[in-house]
Amino acid sequence: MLTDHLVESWQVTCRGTSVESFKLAILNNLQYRLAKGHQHTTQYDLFQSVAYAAADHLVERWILTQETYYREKPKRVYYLSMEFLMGRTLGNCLINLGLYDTCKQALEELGLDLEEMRECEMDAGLGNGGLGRLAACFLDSLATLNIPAHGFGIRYDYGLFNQKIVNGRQMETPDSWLSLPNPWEVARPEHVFTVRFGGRTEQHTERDGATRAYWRDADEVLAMAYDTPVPGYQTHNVNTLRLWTARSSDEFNLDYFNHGDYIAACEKKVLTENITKVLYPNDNVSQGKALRLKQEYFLVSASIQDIVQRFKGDFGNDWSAFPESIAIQLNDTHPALAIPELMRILVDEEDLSWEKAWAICTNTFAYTNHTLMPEALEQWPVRLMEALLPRHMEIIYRINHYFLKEVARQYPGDVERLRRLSLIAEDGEQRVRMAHLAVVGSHKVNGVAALHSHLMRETIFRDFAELWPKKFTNVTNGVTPRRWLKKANPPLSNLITSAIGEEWVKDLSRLRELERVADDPAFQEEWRRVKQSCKGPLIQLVQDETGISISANTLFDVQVKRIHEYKRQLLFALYIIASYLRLKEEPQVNWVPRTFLVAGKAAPGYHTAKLIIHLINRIAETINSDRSVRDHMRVAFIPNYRVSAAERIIPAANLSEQISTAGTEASGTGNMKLALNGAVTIGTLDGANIEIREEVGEDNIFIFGHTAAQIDALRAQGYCPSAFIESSPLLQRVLHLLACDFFSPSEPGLFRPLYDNLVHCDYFCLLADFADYLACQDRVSDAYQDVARWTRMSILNVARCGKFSSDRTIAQYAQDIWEAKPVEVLPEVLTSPRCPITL
Ligand code: HTE
Repeated sequence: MLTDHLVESWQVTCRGTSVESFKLAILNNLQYRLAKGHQHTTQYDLFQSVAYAAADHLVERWILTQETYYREKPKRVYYLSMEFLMGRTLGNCLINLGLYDTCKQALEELGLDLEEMRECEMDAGLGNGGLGRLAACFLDSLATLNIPAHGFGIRYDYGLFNQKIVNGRQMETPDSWLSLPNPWEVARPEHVFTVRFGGRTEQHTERDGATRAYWRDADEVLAMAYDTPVPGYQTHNVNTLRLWTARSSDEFNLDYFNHGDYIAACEKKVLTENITKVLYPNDNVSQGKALRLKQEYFLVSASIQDIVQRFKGDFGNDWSAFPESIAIQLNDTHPALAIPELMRILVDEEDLSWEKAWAICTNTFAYTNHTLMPEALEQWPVRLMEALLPRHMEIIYRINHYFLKEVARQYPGDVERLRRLSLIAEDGEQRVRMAHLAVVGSHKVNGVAALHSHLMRETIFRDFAELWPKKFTNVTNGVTPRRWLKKANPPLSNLITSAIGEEWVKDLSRLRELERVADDPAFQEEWRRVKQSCKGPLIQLVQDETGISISANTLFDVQVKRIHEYKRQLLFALYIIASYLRLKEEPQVNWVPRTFLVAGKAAPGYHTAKLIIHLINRIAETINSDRSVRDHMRVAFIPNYRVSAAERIIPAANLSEQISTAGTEASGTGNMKLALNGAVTIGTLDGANIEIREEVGEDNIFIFGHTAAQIDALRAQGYCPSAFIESSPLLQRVLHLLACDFFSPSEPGLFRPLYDNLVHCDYFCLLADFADYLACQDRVSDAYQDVARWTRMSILNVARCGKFSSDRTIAQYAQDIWEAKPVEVLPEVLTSPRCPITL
């Protein structure tokens, strides 16, 4: 009887896929979940009602997926990352469920607009840039490929700061993304683990003669889980992103309560919960703060305990099954303490021998390196480690001891080599080299693009690669076509689908079929119309955010990414200034009208990066208000670059600026997103640009500048910008404008530090590439004026970008690193309601 009713209500209301059911679900949520009538309904209430309606569709698939994994016991992949830059979820969720149009129509019938609703959603900005967004793209691909995977991260109360531009300067405001309820997460208050900090260690010899280590008198913090479903595209699999939040444990406060000091107890509670308060806002830099180390260990400890608990539930004490049933991927070294943490649990708590435990560890972990920048390589002072994690420090020493013993055996007498390879840096203050720990504790180490993986083996891990050549490999990054084409760019997606069908969404290599129509005039015409139509929403965004009017009938020349000296936004600025000078002097010059668009955040403490933002804003003011050029060029700095802004900017771009100093950008992923949306790249032979050139062909990309090897040579001979300055009168005048306060008349000397750096010892060799960059930009202008040629280039960029799907990337990790296989969740079971209660 009860089952009949359930079936009936399920079909009629809750989770039917008809427009009618969706309407009912939305109204139901509004009234019964949010307790809102018609009068006091806010836009956010409506968004939530829609989001819950969509999320409800995921729940049964989610439960079924987890039950299927539990039953079949396949190898599970755990992706440990301090950052998951998820952005908004509603649009993506509806697309993956195939319910986008249904929902849109349901809302229309209620007199509401889905696009408007989606704009209410806060971005989940739990990441800084490429590394965090890569983790998010990977989750989408893992679910789409039906791989049993779990993301583990931190539920920061505050994600990456919001950027405001005030008088041309960056200001930071907190990102309180959880101030309104988050409809996608499920709190699991019953799912908690204790994480310990501080205290001391003791060794005891047991009755059986073995020595055992004990970690005593530590402070305790609870890690509580929040789960978010991660649906795959057109599959029933729904994986889990589990984010940990810090809660104070009662035991921890007991002392204070016993002494009757209630307030002190509460203060301690607040301090404890600070661990997951805020994301550190640095990209490609390690600040070395104690609280950050606590965050890293907090993530690691909760996640490893969770993994071990689930393993024991599945396999009991059959530890040999551990590496066969579990793969743990370390997203850079931030979670590298997972290695000593698993050793601690296996040896101290589960009584395994050191040798057995070490074999399990090294066969379970794999490590991805994301950067060669020396300032990003984490090194934690031994003193800090000993204070915070005394037992882990002992374990690291022991790992190092056995490791160096093996090295000494292979290279007798080579003391220098031991010093270079050691997990402990001994120059100055003793520090733990986290990258060395990650390499030694993993069976595979990968870079994120071919050049990067090559340089990684030649530079930072040279000695390791000599020791273990087979450990090192490359897996070139990718991006998810669901978010970065289908969702971000519906007009282009629809055009592509109308030409070649929609298989490309799951198999991006199918885009090749577009080559067939790359020269078809009618298709070209459509392509241009669509690319043009994408500019509308961006023009509106720029107007709203900056007050600057820009025209769709210009070349949109776009550089969007974190602001960093190595990414050379300053080189782009110099080019803009040079164009301004040329235009003012020879107005008759055959100039293609351009809109220069820059967006990106600077780390709050990174003064040079902030100064570059300021300069770009001052250049924009000067140029945009100069009547003699403003019809030919405009400049805008778009504030608060984030995933949702990227989704609007990228589809509208014509030209993609990827101009980092060769050898510095490990991969880049914005380069892939832009090419996939039909922007043509102007770039250096750096990171994945090299592979983009390989795919699209030399004729369809603009490459300039010194190669990584040439940059090396320049530096080796003592890079000297003066030769480059002397040979270019235009460059001299550009530099003069910087030095003579042309862009900062009311603040003399403001941009002097940028000038000084450029003309003296600039590590990133901007001026060495200046002349070639300008010449290359001229070739871009020529190509753009040939409408058919440019359109063909744009189409071919999309057609040949299939390699850069994160589906390909994940398939490669699954095969070469994890040995993980898909487990498809079967839909039959979903055709009737599943009642959790046995009737
Ligand atoms: C690379 C970028 C690459 C991306 O990873 C980056 N690495 C970091 N951030 C990135 O965007 C990074 C951040 C903090 C600490 C260490 C590294 O710069 C994904 O595309 O080139 O692999």
